[in-house]
Amino acid sequence: MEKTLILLKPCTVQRRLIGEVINRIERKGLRIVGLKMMQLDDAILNEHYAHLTERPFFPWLVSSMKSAPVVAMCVEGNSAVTVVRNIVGATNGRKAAPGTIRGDYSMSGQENIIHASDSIESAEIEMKRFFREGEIFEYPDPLHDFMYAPD
Ligand code: IDP
Repeated sequence: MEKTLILLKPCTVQRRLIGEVINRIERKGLRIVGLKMMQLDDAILNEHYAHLTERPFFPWLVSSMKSAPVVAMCVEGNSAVTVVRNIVGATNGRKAAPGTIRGDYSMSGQENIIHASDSIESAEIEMKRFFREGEIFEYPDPLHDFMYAPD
């Protein structure tokens, strides 16, 4: 089982789409093992988007991500990192395929609904960035065999 980090961005909170996006993630079969609302600040955003500091849109990105709370989630499943990135879709909402979360809910390269870790390594780092020990839960999964028959 793999875990990955998801942020529902301020645009999603403002547009009252939290439930709709979470519904898609759960419907796929991923399990929520951590969930909370957070107000992000410069310190955490400079760290989280360190790979983008030189890009012209960086100041706007930080300001947008601070404009309202986000919903931080940790979800679990087989190949969770890849599965979540696939259902999230391409970065730019106008280019993301229909049927993906960004493809269905975003018209923007910037206000694109959701962040999801892009590798197992970044998922580990990002889960520690947004969740403290004790905020990610382990609990039995009685549906495991229904969700995961052998390939
Ligand atoms: P990702 O969110 O698909 O992993 P990243 O390249 O890590 O993409 O970019 C982080 C966030 O920065 C994007 O989700 C988007 O909000 C914003 N962003 C990325 N590229 C652009 C761009 O070219 N113009 C405006 N905003 C961008």
